[in-house]
Amino acid sequence: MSPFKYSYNAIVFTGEDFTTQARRLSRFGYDAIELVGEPDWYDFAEVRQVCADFGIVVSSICSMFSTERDLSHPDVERRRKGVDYCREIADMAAEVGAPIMIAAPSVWNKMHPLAPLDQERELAVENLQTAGEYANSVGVGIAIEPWNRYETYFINRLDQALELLAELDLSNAGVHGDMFHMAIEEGSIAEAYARAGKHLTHTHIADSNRAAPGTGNSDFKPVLQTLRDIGFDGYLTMELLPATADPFGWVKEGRAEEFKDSYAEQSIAYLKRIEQELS
Ligand code: LER
Ligand code: MN
Repeated sequence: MSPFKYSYNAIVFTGEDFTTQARRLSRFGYDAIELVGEPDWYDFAEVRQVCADFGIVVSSICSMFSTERDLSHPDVERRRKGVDYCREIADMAAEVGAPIMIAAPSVWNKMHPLAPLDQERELAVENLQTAGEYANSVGVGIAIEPWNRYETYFINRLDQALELLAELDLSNAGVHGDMFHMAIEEGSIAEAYARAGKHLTHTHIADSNRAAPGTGNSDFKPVLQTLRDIGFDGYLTMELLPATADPFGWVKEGRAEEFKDSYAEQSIAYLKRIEQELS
């Protein structure tokens, strides 16, 4: 029996009906799907029904923060929208039975602080705390995700996320390691996961080129060995995106065809082969 549960981030399926998405993942042996944090894109009753029909669950919600909804923005209105957005995503997670929502203390592509860094950090802690308490009240965990230096000035490595986590007073919060960002920022992906230990509640799996595992230069064996050794019981969630500085734009334009059937099938098959080599 596999020591892992597998999920796939649905952003690259944008534009497809939900049944097509769920059928694909079920066919290739996935346990779950990670939904995009855009509640308007989904009919929650349909998600529950279709997932049940295909024998998969929703692992997680990948929140999409923007300049309009930023937990650490010096402008009070944008911070409020950031917190409101987190509440909405927590409700979405609860509706579809997802145990985890991803939380980012800053927004994608914000390359400089807009206020002194200490101040933004305090705001991030305060608002992650508020968002996390709400998520807890609806039975959802929050996972803090670092992004690489070309996507944020703020939290780039897991040790920084762990420091932030230590400032929160939440039993439902953990850290989330995305292998694409880690391949750029961590000395060793496996060692960074090992240091996170029991605080690691979610993962995004990708090769160094953000394509299917096995197509880049990350070494998956020590990574899977570590995840198994630390008793990671969350989902190995493929988050694969096109090789461009504007991956979300490319996805919207339909330039991610190989990320549907081809990479979904290849990714899980590759990792299941590595599983056989673990001690
Ligand atoms: C999201 O999970 C992520 O990894 C980022 O690159 C920003 O979307
Ligand atoms: Mn990610």
